[in-house]
Amino acid sequence: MNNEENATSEITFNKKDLSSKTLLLLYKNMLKPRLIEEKMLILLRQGKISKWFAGIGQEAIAVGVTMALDKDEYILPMHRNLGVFTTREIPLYRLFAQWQGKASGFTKGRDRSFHFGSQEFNIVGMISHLGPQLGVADGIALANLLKRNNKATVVFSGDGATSEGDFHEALNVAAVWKLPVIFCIENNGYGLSTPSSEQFVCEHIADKGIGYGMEAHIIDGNNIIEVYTKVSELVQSVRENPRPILLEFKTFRMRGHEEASGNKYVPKKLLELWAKKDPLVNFQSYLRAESILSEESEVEMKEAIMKDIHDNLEIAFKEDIIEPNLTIELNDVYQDFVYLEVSPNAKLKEIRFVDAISESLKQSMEKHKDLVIMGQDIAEYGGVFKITEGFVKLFGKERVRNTPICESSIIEAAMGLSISGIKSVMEMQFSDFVTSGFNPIINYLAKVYYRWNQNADVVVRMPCGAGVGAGPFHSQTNEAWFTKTPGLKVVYPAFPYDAKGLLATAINDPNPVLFFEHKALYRSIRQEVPTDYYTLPFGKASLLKVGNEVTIISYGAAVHWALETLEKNIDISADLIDLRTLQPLDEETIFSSVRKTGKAIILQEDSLFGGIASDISAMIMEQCFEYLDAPVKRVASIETPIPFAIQLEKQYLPKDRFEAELKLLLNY
Ligand SMILES: Cc1ncc(C[n+]2csc(CCOP(=O)(O)OP(=O)(O)O)c2C)c(N)n1
Repeated sequence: MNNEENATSEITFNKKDLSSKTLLLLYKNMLKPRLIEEKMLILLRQGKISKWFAGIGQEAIAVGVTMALDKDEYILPMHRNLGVFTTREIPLYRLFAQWQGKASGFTKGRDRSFHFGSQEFNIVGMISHLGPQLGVADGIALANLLKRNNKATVVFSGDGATSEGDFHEALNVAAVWKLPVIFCIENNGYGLSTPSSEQFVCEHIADKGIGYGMEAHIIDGNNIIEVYTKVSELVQSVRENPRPILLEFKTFRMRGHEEASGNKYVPKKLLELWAKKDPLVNFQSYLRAESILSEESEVEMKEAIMKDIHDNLEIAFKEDIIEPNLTIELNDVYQDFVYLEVSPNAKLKEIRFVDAISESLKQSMEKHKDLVIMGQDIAEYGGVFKITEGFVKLFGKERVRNTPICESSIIEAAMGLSISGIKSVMEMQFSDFVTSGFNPIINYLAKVYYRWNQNADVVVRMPCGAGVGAGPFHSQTNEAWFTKTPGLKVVYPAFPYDAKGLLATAINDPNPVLFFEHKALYRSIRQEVPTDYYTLPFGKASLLKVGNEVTIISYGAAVHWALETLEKNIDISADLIDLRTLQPLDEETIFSSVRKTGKAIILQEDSLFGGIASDISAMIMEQCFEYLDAPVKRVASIETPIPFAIQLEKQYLPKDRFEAELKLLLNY
């Protein structure tokens, strides 16, 4: 059915056993967003708000769906779903303040329009990238499933966003895990200027759900009674029998994508046909005809809403604009974390790097009773590096979850778990594959605390690094992609003792942590490690060697290359700093060492340009210039992708060049 056929089908209301009170509430809840939007269009023309995405003509969906849910059930709306926010009864001045970038909004002026969430109202707003909403809903639904609380989760998407990979991953994960989530797709005919016919070729979006083995229904999105009754019935059914459902709501976008872009490209005839199907006007006529809504009570209703809008706008307009305060901004990037020191016990056992990670993970699973681990092949198979071997027996499959090959969706699901108060660790099979989950890490996890003070309690384990002859897609060390993104913490241990304690801290930390584990160290580096659970602090480097001539700064496998070089050259007197964590970075240890030695060399496994060595070098230049006896040196891999053949990989890596560079610096 195309947009024209959908438009010509009549709206037939059947109130079934709905009371007049409910019918009037449905009407009032649709009227409110309509009147707010009409007011916003005026304010936009007056230059008093900056942007508006109109949902006029689509109100029945947001309102009917929200009314079908309990208030403590999470709902994840998009940019045309004002009705979700108003039906959840968010005070209007807070919405208006949000759109004006004022402090009473939900993001302290840090994000615009509907890009916010609120735990108080159980609403999780979108990020601009649209699709990630769906995976986040999976995570919330997973939390509900694990808590066995019989709650449903509802998430919205437009027809355009169903072309995104996130949509397909989220549906697949929900289907495989039987998550109690309802995907509400508003098929309004267009994604910006692109008609549905250029977006997908299946007849209905509902067919996509069926493709994932999911129950799917088509609903007339302009018929409020149909939306409300059908969704109520399905929500109840999902609560009782947890499973995902896809709902396609046929509707139409009556205005431009956003007001400034207009809608000249939409055929006039379509707009005329759909205007006749206006959800509010039709429902009003029905209620009048049924003598449920009198003219008098309608005027009264309208006046009350208009007064509410007017009064709340006045509050928002009167509120002062935000005064920028550097300290407040910088302090709101990470959630406060009070590090709890758990000291190591005296009993030691020699273990490998890989065992240290496994042991730490196991002990954290014991300590945090609801901690969930997710990753490809991590359950019965134990993961490709066997780090989670035996975990299913100990903790069960609910907490040790094999995932489909859906990196984005799983990171988004981890975000959803965090929204529901559950910690998670995701094992990236190889750190190289993080590119397939890059968007939610960079745009969701990293920014969510700053945007609306919602933390992302997620650890992503990143088996990384070269020296194993595995070529361009299984050998990268890609920490620099993340150290430059505010909001993420980056940990990169070089020894079993550090790996065990730092992973425990990463899991305790309520912020998103990228935990790099160098594969070449997994089975080659052994150390005596305390047998019990313990923690180590972030932002504290370790001084592995003490000397006077030069400061060597490194992390990960490269620390071992530096150690080898010093063991070979026992006459060199050097401070060797193992950074251990890159974000936060222990600047003080670096600076005090360089002030003592007067020379600094940074050894990094990654290729040179844009790596963390460059930043450390710049910081030393700025902070220790007067103490330097030579330019700071950076030693890193060459500027090519990392090759497969062992002799090419050897040439690529800086290991063999380090000794010569170190001697050059010492002789400067
Ligand atoms: C990843 C990404 N690509 C493109 C855009 C630009 N964009 C924002 S909304 C939109 C159209 C979305 O269409 P649809 O999902 O049908 O929702 P509608 O706006 O029709 O409600 C586009 C292309 C974006 N925000 N994010």
